[in-house]
Amino acid sequence: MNAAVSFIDGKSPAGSQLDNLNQWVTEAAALTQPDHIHWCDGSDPEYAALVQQMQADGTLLPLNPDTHPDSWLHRSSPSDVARVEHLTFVCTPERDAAGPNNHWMSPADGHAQMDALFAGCMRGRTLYVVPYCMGPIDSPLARCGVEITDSPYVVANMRIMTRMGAAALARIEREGSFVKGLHSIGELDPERRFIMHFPEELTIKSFGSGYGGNALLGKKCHALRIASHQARREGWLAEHMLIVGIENPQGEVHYIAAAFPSACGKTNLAMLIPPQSYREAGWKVWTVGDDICWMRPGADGRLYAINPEAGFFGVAPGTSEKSNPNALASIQHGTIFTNVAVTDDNQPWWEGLDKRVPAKDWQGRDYDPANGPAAHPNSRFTVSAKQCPSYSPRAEDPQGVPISAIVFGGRRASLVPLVFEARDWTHGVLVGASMGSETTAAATGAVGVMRRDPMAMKPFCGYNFADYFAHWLSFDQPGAKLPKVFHVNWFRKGEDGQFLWPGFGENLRVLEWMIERVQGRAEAIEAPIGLLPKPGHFNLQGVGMTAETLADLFKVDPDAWRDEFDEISEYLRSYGPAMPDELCAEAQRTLAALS
Ligand code: OXD
Ligand code: MN
Repeated sequence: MNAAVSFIDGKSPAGSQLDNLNQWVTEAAALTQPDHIHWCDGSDPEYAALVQQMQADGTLLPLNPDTHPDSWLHRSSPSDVARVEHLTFVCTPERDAAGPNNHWMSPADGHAQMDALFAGCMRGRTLYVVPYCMGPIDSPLARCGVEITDSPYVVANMRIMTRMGAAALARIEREGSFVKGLHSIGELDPERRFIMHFPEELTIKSFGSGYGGNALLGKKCHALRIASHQARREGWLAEHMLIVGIENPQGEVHYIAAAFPSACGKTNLAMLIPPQSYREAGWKVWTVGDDICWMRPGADGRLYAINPEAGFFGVAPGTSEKSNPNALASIQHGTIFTNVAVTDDNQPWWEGLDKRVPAKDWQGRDYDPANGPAAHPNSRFTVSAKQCPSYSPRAEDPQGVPISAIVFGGRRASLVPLVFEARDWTHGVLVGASMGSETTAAATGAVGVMRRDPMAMKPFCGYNFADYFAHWLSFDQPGAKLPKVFHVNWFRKGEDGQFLWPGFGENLRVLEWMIERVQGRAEAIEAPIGLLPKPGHFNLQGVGMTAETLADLFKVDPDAWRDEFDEISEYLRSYGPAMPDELCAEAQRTLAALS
């Protein structure tokens, strides 16, 4: 190995509790053969140097410094624009442990396949060692990892998305344990691309992609797939959920955790701006997180949650002054944009932003509508959460925030009403387990196809869904003060193909009903699928909705729901005997109530 090594503060971390880490870095370097090794300290000068280097080699293009200071555009390889679920594996000794919800390979085969790809792949490149902490650095709920990567773009994104650098390394040194993530962009060849997880070894290997969910290993790979595994062992939950605080005019803040599949509006809901009448009455919304939520029971029996991330990796298209003014305000400076279009004065642009016509599309071609959308439908912004005007001061609370309600939601054009409440925890777990949604551009593959996406974790649960549902059910213990569980659907359409519900800020009305239910103030009526708002107990003042639209929005069609529950029961049964009987019985109860 011929590697020039630079250490944090010029000191070698060797000879300390970091032996494990040093040994792994040495092994990775021996395998990948980099020209240089750089241990990241997470400092401003380091970030500035990385940016300068990427600007020099064209990885980052400067955006208009007057309108978007310190902001950059990255154009990825056109075949590397989304998560690749078909190339993502969970490698456990037993196939059943990964479950039918994951692609599986034995750990020995997985390592052999990956190590063959990694052999010599960093020749001529720098190997970056990126220590990071998922969650507030002093939180008992937080967990650390180290990503080894040859992509400066990944390092820059990890610095925004996690607590990266010296403080994380110090925590790793104290704790001695961390998740190991080895990443190389390889040749960005889709034929030589795999993302593999070894949960028993707390290890990730990712090759051949620079795209966020495949390459920023703290995010989906660590904070969901590996963490879900750790959470099951240790009695907590690692979920694909936003966390938002809703402050009512009395000054009480209720925190809600909500699971939606990728690109279904989690960032918008997390940063919601209340309708004017609510603002005037004193309602406020506090953003804790927009994508991932780690929760565990506190001493008082409630679930406490942290956002393990420190930034937002948001979907750009559709983000506008109307849909998400807080996101727009957050990304006016200090932002990395990936695969957006640009205007003729070099401002970032995407479909749904405004009426301007872009000059260059996401591939840098002169914009021509014949080539499709100007911005890639999965184009993204990476920005520090601290830049969000609604960022909650409680997001940095090491103890996390107490969760009052859990919300599940999918993109369903028909069938599913705007909101309903689960009867109890077991029913709530069934509501999450039976979530369905239309696919989006966040993953490669067809868009708009209905698929089961339990708890929005289909692409992210690192173990068998049957065991995962059993884990969820196990939280119903004596003394537990569990959140109420709800299901929402912002996307129901009328016969004319138009959305029935205005969405965006108006979604606060739905959250208000949930909070009032938690407080025992609003009433509900029982339907076979759950509890619906009682007319008069759901604030529609000022929405201007006709009685007919309202009826369509909340309609429960028993015939269609029977079909849905036949399908859900079959889906649950497809997991075999490991599926908890309790859940199948709950589905049968709903089916019986529909008959
Ligand atoms: C994401 C995703 O990037 O879910 O958050 O794909
Ligand atoms: Mn996500």
